[in-house]
Amino acid sequence: MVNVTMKNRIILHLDMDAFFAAIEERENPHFKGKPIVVGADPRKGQGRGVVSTANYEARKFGIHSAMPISKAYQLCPTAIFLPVNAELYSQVSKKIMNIIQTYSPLVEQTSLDEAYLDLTQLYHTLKYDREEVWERARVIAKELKRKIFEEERLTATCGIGPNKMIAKIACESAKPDGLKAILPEEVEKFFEPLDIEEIPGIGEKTGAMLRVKGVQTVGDAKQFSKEELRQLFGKNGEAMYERLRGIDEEPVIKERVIKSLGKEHTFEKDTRDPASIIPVFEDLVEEVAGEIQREGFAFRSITVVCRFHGFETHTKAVTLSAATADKKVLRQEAMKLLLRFITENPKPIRLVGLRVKIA
Ligand code: TTP
Ligand code: MG
Repeated sequence: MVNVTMKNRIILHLDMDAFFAAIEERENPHFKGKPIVVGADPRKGQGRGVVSTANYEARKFGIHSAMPISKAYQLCPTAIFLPVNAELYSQVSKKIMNIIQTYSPLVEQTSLDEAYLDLTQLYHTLKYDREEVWERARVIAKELKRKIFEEERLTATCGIGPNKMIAKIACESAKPDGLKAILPEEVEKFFEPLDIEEIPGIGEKTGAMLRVKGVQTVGDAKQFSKEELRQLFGKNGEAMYERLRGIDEEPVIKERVIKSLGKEHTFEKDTRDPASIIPVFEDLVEEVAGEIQREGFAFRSITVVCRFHGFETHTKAVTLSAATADKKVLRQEAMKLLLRFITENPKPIRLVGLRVKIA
């Protein structure tokens, strides 16, 4: 008999494949098999926004999310470039999340196309027979994939693991249209060869610092003691020590779907002229405020992002003493942050963005 504690959980992570692009492909069957890029207008290579996503055919050319659209155009000028049809994607997302809800009472949606399902209750249902539990979880994942395909003609990938981090990494490793389960006893072997940047919390910067020390894989990084990681990366270092060993106790939380929302604008030409920047930023404030109202969302932190000439990107944020939905507070605080950017950094601005978060 297995004791169901934090150590004995079973979590399923589902992530739709090339979500925006896959929806476009479904809506336009003649696109099938062709590279598709959803995002800003490439304007024959002169466009200034970024790629939202690319389908797997387009990814073969090296195109990926967040890449400048001009670069994507260079890599594959013959790809089909499409604008973001946010309303449609959001409708599809709702339908998919409704399907997912029917498979577990404990679901956490973490983005438009991504959710965690806590299946730990299977331990109770199946009388603590561990093999049965993992087998049943696989069956659930297969059914979920089949149902989504049947109803929405879209493919999803599922990962199953003893915690959220492992389920997500398993999912990423099985993309597209895959299913991968990592049992607790398989975690160590699965983790060893992974690139360090696959571990959540290890981004480009931390990754680079570790690489300088000759560390490429999770296995390499395990040479560091908890104390050494703490010295290198502070509090994050301690969390990293755990994650490198596949430990993650984050619970699956049933909560309001949206944690943050925001908008951004890329200027036609880099500019330092407040007369062009401020009206655009005020429009962003209006758009974000409108969305806040529609979603019944209260925010506690406000972040302004500025991308300067040369793609150098900075953020400034403020956390309020309490959550609010007040547009005036949003405008006032956001404008203060923007003005600090304009006065502190002499470079021309390429993009401005505004984001609000619950916590
Ligand atoms: P992802 O799940 O990260 O990407 P994806 O679904 O396109 O591809 P896959 O999961 O198969 O790797 O993001 C979901 C959607 O969110 C994506 O289709 C477009 C949008 N998105 C952006 O708009 N900008 C981004 O930088 C990212 C990462 C995603
Ligand atoms: Mg996805």
